Amino acid sequence: MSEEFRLTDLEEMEAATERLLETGAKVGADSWQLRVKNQTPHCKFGEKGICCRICAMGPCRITPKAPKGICGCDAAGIVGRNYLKFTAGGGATHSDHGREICRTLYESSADGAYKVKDPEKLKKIAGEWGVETEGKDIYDLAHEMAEKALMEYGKPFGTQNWIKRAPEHTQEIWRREEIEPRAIDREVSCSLHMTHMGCSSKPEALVRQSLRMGLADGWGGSMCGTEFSDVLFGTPKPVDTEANLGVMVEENVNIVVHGHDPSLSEMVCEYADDPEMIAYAKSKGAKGITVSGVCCTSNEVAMRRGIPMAGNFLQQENVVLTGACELIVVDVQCIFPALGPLSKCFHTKFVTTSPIAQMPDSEFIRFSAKTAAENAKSIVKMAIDNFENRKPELVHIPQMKQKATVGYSVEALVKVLDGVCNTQVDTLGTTKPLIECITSGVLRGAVAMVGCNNPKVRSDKAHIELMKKLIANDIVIVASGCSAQAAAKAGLMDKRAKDLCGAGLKRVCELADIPPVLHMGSCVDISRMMILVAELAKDSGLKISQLPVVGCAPEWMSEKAVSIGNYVVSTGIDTFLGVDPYVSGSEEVSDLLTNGIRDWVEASYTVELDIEKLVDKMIERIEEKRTAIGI
Ligand code: MSK
Repeated sequence: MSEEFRLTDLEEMEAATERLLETGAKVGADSWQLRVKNQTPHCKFGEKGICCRICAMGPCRITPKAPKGICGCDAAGIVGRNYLKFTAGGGATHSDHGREICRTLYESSADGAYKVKDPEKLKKIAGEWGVETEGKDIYDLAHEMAEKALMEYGKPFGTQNWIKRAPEHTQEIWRREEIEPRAIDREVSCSLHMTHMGCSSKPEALVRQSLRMGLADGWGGSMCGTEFSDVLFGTPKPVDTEANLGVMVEENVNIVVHGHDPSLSEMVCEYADDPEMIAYAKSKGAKGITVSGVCCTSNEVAMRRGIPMAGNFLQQENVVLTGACELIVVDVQCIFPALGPLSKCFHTKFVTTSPIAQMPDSEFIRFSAKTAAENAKSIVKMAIDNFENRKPELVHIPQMKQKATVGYSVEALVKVLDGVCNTQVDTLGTTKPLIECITSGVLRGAVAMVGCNNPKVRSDKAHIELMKKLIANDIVIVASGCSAQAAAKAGLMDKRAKDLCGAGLKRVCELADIPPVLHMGSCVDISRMMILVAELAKDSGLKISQLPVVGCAPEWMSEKAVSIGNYVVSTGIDTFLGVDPYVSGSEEVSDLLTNGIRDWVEASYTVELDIEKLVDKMIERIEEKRTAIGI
């Protein structure tokens, strides 16, 4: 391994957190570590999914003495309903994010705050959707496409436009199994209707709708979010950045963006870069302005602007605990309400911006596409004005960061592959070189690593340890969300991490000049992974379920993750979870998810809480798939 490169290990990260918690203790701050202790042990009925409170006759809980709720619903019905509700929550959340992006696209204009940065991608999508582009002004086209995309949420008839991107075999499965996603909002409503008291209690029906709901997210709302974000802010291409708390700069005004919707973070980055704002920061005694990110909004601006990533989900309190965060501005999703009271222990301003995510102890600046420039400017100015309120005795930024190359959209990956095989005209613009690497055995397969952190798992351990073992076994990784950030913090997105790979993957990394763990974006960008596997299947002539590819969310925690899991398995990809989705209370539902749905969609879940076993099971599955297709 190169002398100057080594991974940051978990112990170092945990020691840095401990040091920050000492500061927290001094100022009387609460922390998730303390709250976990107060909440443990968790309610067993909740953990098993056998608590029902969907009507006011209960709550009912299933026990050996009381095997049915007051309405007569058994454990399978209760667990199934809870699972579907969980999925609907996640699908609604992702899809509403996608809707906001479509609305931002609708507000784009040549002289406004939001412009179309990738007109070619817009035209390509218009072509797919049968919209005439010839001779049209790009903003007229943007508005037309935004309206069409918004109709995907409520169209009275038909199914999602994006599903036509899937291989014919996959579409046929979705038709046959009656899980083709219709209008996105319809699938959310239908799910909530099915789970109302006195509607569905048959596990098959509830699980089937969970898959359909997931597909409306992954091949609907999330895909709108990803594709139209690319149109507005540019399709990501490889860019260098850094990750972990050491990206915050003590001498600078530190602004942290957190949440998911890039409409806000893009504008904040834009104004933080404005020479007028930098001069203003200098006039207040700072050397400059540093914007860094947490969670998926961080992934968004890292992929397009190289903005550094301060951390992932369970590190959100740490950025405030550094004492050097002037302002943390949030949009939607995965934001701890704890940030409000925590910021009051420091000089930090906690700014909420969306009517969807309003929290106590925050300053609310209502952000909208129409007033974006003015909103972003006032947020940056508020941070600068707050610099002089810092308490120097509380400032401590752990000097810990790693280099990372991020921004591997499907388009960027295909371009990288073109660069490697530039003499073979027939593979240009395809995933064929990647398929050749897999069929020849240079690569054994690929794993999509996604999802959050969860205090039930030692933070980041599962992400990092699994990735290390997979790359050592010549399995390439595409990562998104907080899993991607765990990899970046450890150093696995540094190209020099190739030295940790098996000989085959190392060779591929050298030839293609890529890191072994490829950053594909935020949670909505798992839709990119769906497009990638669809292309791999079309280019190889195999079914998606035959590809030696699996998905894994080892530390997931959010409803969105369950929705994701459902669309990933429904697309034909075996999915491995390191945290149980509250279904252990029903053997019938557990068996359907881990076994029965394979008859419907050619893939299923594996739930394994022991991460050593989890990774071995993934490798085993990949090898089984290789054997099955004779490679
Ligand atoms: S931010 S959903 S903690 S990946 Fe997308 Fe991270 Fe999970 Fe939120």
